[in-house]
Amino acid sequence: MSQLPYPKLTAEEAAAFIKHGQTVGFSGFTPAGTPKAIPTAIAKRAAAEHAAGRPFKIGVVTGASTGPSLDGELTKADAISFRTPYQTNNDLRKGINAGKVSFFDMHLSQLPQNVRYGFLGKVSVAVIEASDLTADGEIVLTAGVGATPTFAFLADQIIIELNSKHPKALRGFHDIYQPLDPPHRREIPIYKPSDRIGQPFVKVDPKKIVGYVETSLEDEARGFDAPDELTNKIGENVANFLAGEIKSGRIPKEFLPIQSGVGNIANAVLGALGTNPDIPKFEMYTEVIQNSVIDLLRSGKIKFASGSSLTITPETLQGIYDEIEFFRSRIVLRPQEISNHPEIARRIGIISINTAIEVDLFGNINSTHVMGKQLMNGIGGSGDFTRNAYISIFTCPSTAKDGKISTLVPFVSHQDHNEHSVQVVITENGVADLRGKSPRERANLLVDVCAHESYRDELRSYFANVKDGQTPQTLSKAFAMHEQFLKTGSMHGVNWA
Ligand code: 0RQ
Repeated sequence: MSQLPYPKLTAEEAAAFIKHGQTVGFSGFTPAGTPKAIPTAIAKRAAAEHAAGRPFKIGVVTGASTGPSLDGELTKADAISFRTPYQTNNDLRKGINAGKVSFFDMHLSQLPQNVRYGFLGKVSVAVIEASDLTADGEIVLTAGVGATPTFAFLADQIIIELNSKHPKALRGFHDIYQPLDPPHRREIPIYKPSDRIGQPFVKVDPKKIVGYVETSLEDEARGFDAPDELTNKIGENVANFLAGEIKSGRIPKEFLPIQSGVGNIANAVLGALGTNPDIPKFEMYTEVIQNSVIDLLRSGKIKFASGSSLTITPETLQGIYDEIEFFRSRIVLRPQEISNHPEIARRIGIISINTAIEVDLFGNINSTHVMGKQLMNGIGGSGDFTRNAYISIFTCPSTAKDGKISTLVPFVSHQDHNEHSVQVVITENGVADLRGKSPRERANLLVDVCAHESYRDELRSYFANVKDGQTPQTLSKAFAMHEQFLKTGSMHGVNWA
């Protein structure tokens, strides 16, 4: 380390490179691989500047979400002028929903290319967490890749957070590849999840590296709630549906790569795929590799996992590092534009499984907004996969908030995925296979099979008497259940007359 030709900096010295009004690209994807010491120091600097009566705000562009040291601290210091492409932090969410932070919610596969195309303005500085760094500008990343290659490529200045929690032996886990931009782009030559097409490091001009900060801070990925009866039932329904598809020959008998979203439900679904004897051993081509995947890699049920991050608890991550040679041949970490690339999802035939906040009677999905207004997290990669999947599945419990909200609604209050992309909806009550069905057939199936029984009659009241039209909508009543909830605290009791 002592031979590195770059200045060794404190986090405060590193933060001093960032100027008010700049856009900064941070490494990582979710809290995995995200720098922690420098963003916190930038937040302190912002607070000091504000106290001195000077403005200090930066544009914050990352791979996906981050943890409390970045989104949390910068929001609390009122240091974010705009933020994209995804978030899960409570402080930031509050700032966005209060109208204080400008947030642009976008498909994660598109972030790197949109930055390269100049659609989001200039990224001046890249702050990158690394497990290793060489004198000739090789940066070995840590637990997440995200859009780091693009930020490193475009930024004038690069600051490294060299984190000793991540071993140098991580070299070899990453597959760094950046496509050319149109009109020069060629096919991306990935034909199966384990294919490698790039380099094990991000290579930059060493002259751009203005210094490095040494840390040993843990990743800030959170755990999930343990599966319960309801999430287990959803998981079982997904596993049984897929087993049935294999049996019928609609999915090839060798099975297809799985993409799975994040969250409590996704975690339970993966657990159910792992224990179902009718689901063969499988591979994952996904964006976030989460705790349950690591257990299934160990048991052999998952043969290989390709993703953009290891979004797992620090203990699980340490477990991987303790058995690093076992995992070396079973995991690859890619830039998000490759892990989420529509071309590859369509080519290799992924089965996408994501979670909805609400689903409407025709199969449109809201993944992002509560009551059409309050942002939860963001669309993330769910759209990248859903639109291009071999089979696209959405899961959710049939109700939220102790039954006061039906997740099946007449019409979604915000739309992220539309009826043309959504093929199967699964709740704890059953599986609605929407493939090849008209809007009326979809509505009947979703109510009969997926809705909570206490909402079935109400939902039928919405469309049963609409005789004309391809899609049985009544515009004046489309949000009647949402309005009822806002008025009374429950979606029950709508006057449909
Ligand atoms: O609220 O936190 O107050 O308890 O939403 O819901 O049921 O715990 O489900 O953790 O799986 O998250 C869609 C948010 C689901 C997530 C979403 C409330 C519910 C609870 C969380 P509490 P659950 P999960 C890959 C793919 C979009 C991004 C994506 C998500 C909280 O899966 O962000 O797919 N998806 N990325 O009570 C009011 C409703 C509600 C509701 C749920 N209809 N009304 N509240 N909730 N439905 C990952 C990446 O892209 C990086």
